[in-house]
Amino acid sequence: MGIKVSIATIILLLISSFVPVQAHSVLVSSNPANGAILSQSPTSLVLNFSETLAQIKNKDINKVSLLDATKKIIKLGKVSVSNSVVKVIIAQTLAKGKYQIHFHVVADDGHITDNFISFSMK
Ligand SMILES: [Cu+2]
Repeated sequence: MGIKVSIATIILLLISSFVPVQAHSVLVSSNPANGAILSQSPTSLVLNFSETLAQIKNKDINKVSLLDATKKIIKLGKVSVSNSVVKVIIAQTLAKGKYQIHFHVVADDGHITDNFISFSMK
C-alpha cells in the first residue's frame, strides 16, 4: 500500500516535470520599467509578457492596478490586451513618490501570473 502510494507520487512528479515551463507568462519588460525613476509623469502603463494572454469577451480577466506609497489606488483607464502586451492609460498626473504596478494576468494555458513591479517619480 505504502509502496503503491509512493510510486504514484513519483509518477506524478515525473509527469509534472514534463509540463512545459515556457507556457507560464512572465513579465519580460515594461514601461515604466521596474525600478525606473521618472521625472515626467507616465501617461500609460505597458506590460510585455512572455506568452500570449487569454482573453474572454466582455470580461476583464487581465487586471492591472497602480498604487501609490500609501497604497492608494490611482485611477486608470480600461485595460487593453493585444497578444502578450497589456496597456492601460493613467488618468491623472502622478506626484513625486513611489508607485507599484500590480498585475494579475491569465496566460492562454490558463495559468495565472500575479506580481508587481515598482517605479518612482522624482
Ligand atoms: Cu503556464
